[in-house]
Amino acid sequence: MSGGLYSTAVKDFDKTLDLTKVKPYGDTMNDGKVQLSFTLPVPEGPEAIEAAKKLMVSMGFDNPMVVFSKELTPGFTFFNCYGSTKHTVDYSNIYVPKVESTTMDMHECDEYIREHIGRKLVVVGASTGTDAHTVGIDAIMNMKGFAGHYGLERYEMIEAYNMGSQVPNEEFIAKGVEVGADALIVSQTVTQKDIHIKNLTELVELMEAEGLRDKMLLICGGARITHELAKELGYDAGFGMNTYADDVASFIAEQIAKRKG
Ligand code: B12
Repeated sequence: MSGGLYSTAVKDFDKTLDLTKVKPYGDTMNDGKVQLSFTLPVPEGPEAIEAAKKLMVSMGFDNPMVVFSKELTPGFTFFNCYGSTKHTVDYSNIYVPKVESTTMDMHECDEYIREHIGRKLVVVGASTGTDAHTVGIDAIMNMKGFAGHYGLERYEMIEAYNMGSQVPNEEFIAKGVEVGADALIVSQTVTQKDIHIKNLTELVELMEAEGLRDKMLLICGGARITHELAKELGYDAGFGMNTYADDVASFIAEQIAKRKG
């Protein structure tokens, strides 16, 4: 069941909010106002604007308005539009599987590891396969951290190895074995043609084939990764956008402490 404090607060000042029929909020409750942008492969002009409005009506918007349009290159027009959606969503009935753990900050997490595990945890991270994106895995691992959250390299009780990007799954596993990893953490950014599924699945299968799957936690992350997908693929957890080192460090510490106990 969703809702929480925020919705309770909104309900206090607006009695027309119905969480079973939520609409976008523009400047009054239930006005359904949405801003959207798109490009049509047609030349700029009144016909292009009319086409954009008609398209918005077919998408379920009332009062379609084109507030800005510009030719990007001959034959392509970009639009900024407003409209009011007819549709609603039942927010009261939404369930999203999430990683269940208590996020501690770096100092709390170090303390927790000292107290409950009594040794440093070893974590190996990489952006694997053909994926060349490093910013995500660096955000989690780098000493200097990301958005005010220090990365795993800064933790006193974590020995962190960041292998960078385009790391073949075999090398990733070999490094994990070499350093006695408690957890392998994978970043996947590119999801075109489901390459992330192929890549993440290969990693699990290789680990299973080598009898290593139960010996290390396997965690993945990235903007288009969900915990639900991660579990389906055989991972212990998956972290999406707006997650930080604190989230994954806390999860690893709690899981290893549980296994120990
Ligand atoms: C920077 C960038 C690049 C740079 C990468 C530089 C580098 N060293 O990383 C360069 C220019 C090289 C690049 C290349 C490509 N890119 Co690019 N790139 C981006 C861009 C602009 C930003 C990504 C980024 O750095 N985000 C910031 C980080 C901090 O966010 P994040 O990765 O989501 O990480 C956070 C969470 O997801 C999470 N997280 C991430 N990983 C992990 C791991 C774990 C274990 C955990 C716990 C958490 C976690 O924690 C992080 C902090 O909160 C995005 C568009 C965008 N605005 O997002 C496109 C984007 C990701 N790129 C894209 C594409 C397609 C490519 C190319 C394939 C383009 C091409 N045709 O050549 C190539 C990739 C080639 C390859 N072999 O991989 C697409 C992906 C589309 C898709 N669905 O697959 C995007 C979305 C652009 C787009 N809209 O089309 N790219």
